[in-house]
Amino acid sequence: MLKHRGIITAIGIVLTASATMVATDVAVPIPASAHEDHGRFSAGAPGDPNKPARIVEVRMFEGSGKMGFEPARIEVRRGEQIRFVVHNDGEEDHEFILATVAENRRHAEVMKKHPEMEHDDLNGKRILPYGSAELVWKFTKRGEFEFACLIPGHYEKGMFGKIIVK
Ligand SMILES: [Cu+2]
Repeated sequence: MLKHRGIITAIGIVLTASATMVATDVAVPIPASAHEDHGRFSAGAPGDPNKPARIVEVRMFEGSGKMGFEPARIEVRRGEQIRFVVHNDGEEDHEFILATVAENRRHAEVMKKHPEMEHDDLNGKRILPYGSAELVWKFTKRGEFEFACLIPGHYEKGMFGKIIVK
């Protein structure tokens, strides 16, 4: 239920920001942290950068009407800590957002209405063209999770990948 509250909070802030924009005609940055309740994430927990982690490199690509991640499927053990090193090989901004499939879908709907959102969170980063970013994550729950780019249109072109926690 906390997840739902997170989304509702995000929408509330979005609505407030839109109202401000109408009043002042100035774009108001939306704090991406509004998406998540503090300390609670659907795909596990933020990692500890001082503890050992398995490095997993992920590349973001674009080409011939498609976009995606390589690899698009990653397996981890429950309790394992992963240091994702994500490279954007494309010419557009992309995001790497780690969550459940359901949460990413809901979040994508919010971003369709507010494409100016940019993420710099414990579970999600915006990466500039030819840039890279790191994200340390601890997979505390078994199941299937997802990393996705929620910039409008990108998810639909294939920008998502699966994480299987065994
Ligand atoms: Cu993208």
